[in-house]
Amino acid sequence: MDSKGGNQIRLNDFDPGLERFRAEVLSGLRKAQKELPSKYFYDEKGAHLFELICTLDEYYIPRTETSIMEVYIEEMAKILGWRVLLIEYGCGACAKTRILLDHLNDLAAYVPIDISREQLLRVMQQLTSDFPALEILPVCADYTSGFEIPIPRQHSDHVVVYFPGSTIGNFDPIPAKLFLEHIASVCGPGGGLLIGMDLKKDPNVLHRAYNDPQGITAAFNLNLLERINRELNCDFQLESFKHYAFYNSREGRIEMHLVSLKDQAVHLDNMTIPFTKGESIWTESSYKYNLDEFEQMAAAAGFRVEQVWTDEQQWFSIQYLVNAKRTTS
Ligand code: AVJ
Repeated sequence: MDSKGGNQIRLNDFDPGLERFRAEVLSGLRKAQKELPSKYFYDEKGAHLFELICTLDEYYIPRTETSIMEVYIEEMAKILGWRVLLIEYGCGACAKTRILLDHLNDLAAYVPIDISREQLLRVMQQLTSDFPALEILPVCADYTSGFEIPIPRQHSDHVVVYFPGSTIGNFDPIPAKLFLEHIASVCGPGGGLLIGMDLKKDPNVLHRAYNDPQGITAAFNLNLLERINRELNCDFQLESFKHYAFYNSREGRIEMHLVSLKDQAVHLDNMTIPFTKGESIWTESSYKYNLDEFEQMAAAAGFRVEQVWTDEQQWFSIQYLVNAKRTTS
């Protein structure tokens, strides 16, 4: 591990790097149903496009989640307890985190983890000046692979992992359960997980959220090919691929694809990757659960659902899950 970064920000850097990116892209494009991992959306431009998505009327998630936070923050702060070590998976622009940081009592330290280095540095610069008394220990990592949690100066009573935005929806069900298991072990007994989870709803609402008329989601999706071209020296013709997103109700997920508009070939390293007209690259899944389904998955991962907060329309939920091995106090 090396630490770098400007001014007072010390970044704990576990960036998996270009070789891993290359390997994952190659193996994804070799599959019968071609695919690319959605975690690679978030280069500097992608992180910016995602922030734009978050301002769209059609993309109801951030505004709904924020409104739930605002209504129930006192209750959340109480249930999360005192002297928390707060670890956030995929902090992005930290908009919702600020609500937590404003209300948690006697926070021990804050450990934001994100794969987008430039954004992480920029956001932490600002957060450090807004919360001067708080120890902030940023980690640049792909949190689905290896990293270490830095040790804070102050003693903490328990760990709370914060995983907002329904990012859990990007995982297929089995990896999602494994990832929750991993989080349960990070929390330890006495710890908990505050998670934002999108709920099943009218597919028309879902469809609009991932097919905005301004084409920002399309640009976000296509930016992945632009990034691959730039960083891996590849030759995708961006105008020959088109954003395609739909709700797969049988699987309970939004699927985002990039569809090839013609027969063509793309070159990466020594490989030629053929595309037929209409063939797609699957770039993202965004699973939607109902409360029962999610509770079952959480239980299988070693969590007990302590509290669920939702909005009036029941479009989104924030849940506090506690490590089921917790000793009663
Ligand atoms: C940040 C993963 C929760 O799946 O809704 C937004 C990403 N993709 N529009 C989601 C996304 C297309 C978003 N997550």
